[in-house]
Amino acid sequence: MATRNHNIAELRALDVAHHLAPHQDHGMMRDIGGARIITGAEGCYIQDGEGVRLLDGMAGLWCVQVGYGREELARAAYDQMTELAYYNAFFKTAAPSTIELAAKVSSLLGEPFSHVFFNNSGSEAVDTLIRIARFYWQLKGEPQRNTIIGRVNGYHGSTLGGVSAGGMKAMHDQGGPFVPGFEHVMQPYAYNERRDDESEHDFAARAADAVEQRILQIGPQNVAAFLGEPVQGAGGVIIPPEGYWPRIEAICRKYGILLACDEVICGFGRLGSWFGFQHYGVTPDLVSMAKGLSSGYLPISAVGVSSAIVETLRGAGGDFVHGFTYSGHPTCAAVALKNIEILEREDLVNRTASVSGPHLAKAMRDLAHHPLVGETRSLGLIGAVEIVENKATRRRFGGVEGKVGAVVRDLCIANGLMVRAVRDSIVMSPPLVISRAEIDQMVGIIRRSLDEATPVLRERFAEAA
Ligand code: PXG
Repeated sequence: MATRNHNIAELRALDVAHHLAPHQDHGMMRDIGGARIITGAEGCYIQDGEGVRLLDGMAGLWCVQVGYGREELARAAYDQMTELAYYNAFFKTAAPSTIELAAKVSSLLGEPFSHVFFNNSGSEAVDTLIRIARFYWQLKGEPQRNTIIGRVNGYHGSTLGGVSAGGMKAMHDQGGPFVPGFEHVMQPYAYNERRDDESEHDFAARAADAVEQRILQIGPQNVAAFLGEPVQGAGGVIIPPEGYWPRIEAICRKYGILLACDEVICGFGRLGSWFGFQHYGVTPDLVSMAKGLSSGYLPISAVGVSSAIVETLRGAGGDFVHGFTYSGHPTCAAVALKNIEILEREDLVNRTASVSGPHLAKAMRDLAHHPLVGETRSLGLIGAVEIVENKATRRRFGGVEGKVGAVVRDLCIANGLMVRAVRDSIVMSPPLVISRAEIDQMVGIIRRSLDEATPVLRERFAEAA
């Protein structure tokens, strides 16, 4: 991993002086003297300015599907930039790579998706999706159909539309008022919310029926769409129970409501299928995607739009007055195309379904025996470890959720693994190129970190009790 020489101390000082990091406690960043400087990455490993290597259990931020250091992707960007770095798609113009990517993504989505709309980020994709859904109903002569139902702890981004659609309380508490017309129903979080006397099947039905109940409360004639991540990512890797998604789909169809899947994390192989909705066997009308579309090498996102919606837009005539300077950016599109070519050539989606996903699942099942682990769950290459004080009663440390994930995460990082904490869980989403040995290393570090955390947490929370 060759990296240039950097003055790390100076960079950290400049970071404190000038950089406000996203989703961060800015006072804390000042107090700790600035960020850890990440200077290079190769395969599944990142390296910091002190030369420390970390296995990247998060694939950056759930996005680097093909791993780091792919020269092919750099070359695709270079070739496109020297030929046509940028042009827009507003003036009845478009670049070859933009069109080729639209065709490629449409074919991966399959029927009924005929078209895609490009944006730069996942948040923008969600905003585009919201505007298309609401505009569609305006064109259908039902402008009052504008409510969008999302879920508690859903994450749909940081733009005003994304925050409004998302169900993150901490985000709703800051910088409002937000966009009206959003409702949130329970998440299908079996570990926390399934009753002891409830079967998996009954829990799936209860969680899905919460959508129907809300539709009836609001009035079906007022609901534009249901929007959900196939597996909630930032909300804690919430893998829904079997039957949940087909039941949601049936409810949407029953009331003529659009079904929208936010595939920003699940898309491009994460669950072992190209898209999460394909894994769950449902067919949405709108799909947002980002992250794995370019493996994070350049920012680009897209919304897949069903042919029925496209025909409504076309039939109505007139402009859909929405879009971004960089919608369909030729260089980002060229890199995304090359990224998809790599995913196909290396068969990374099938490998996730049949080799690495099952390997992770087995390692996670073994980890579930650990005294601090309430549950492990994974699907493809996304997973979570629930940390509890008492396995049998599911009691959390200190009696409330949210106190210990960061403790175990920090131990994982100290032990050489980058992972994320969500409340009292450790979540992971490694590059799809991760080897079986690296999966063992990842889960081994989590186990060791849980071992190290055990006396610390037992003592800390015994004193508090
Ligand atoms: N939808 C989903 C499902 C996401 O996971 C977005 C939309 C927004 O994408 P952009 O590109 O605008 O960030 C996301 C992003 C975390 C974390 O802490 C997760 C995301 C972003 C930042 C932090 O897990 N997901």
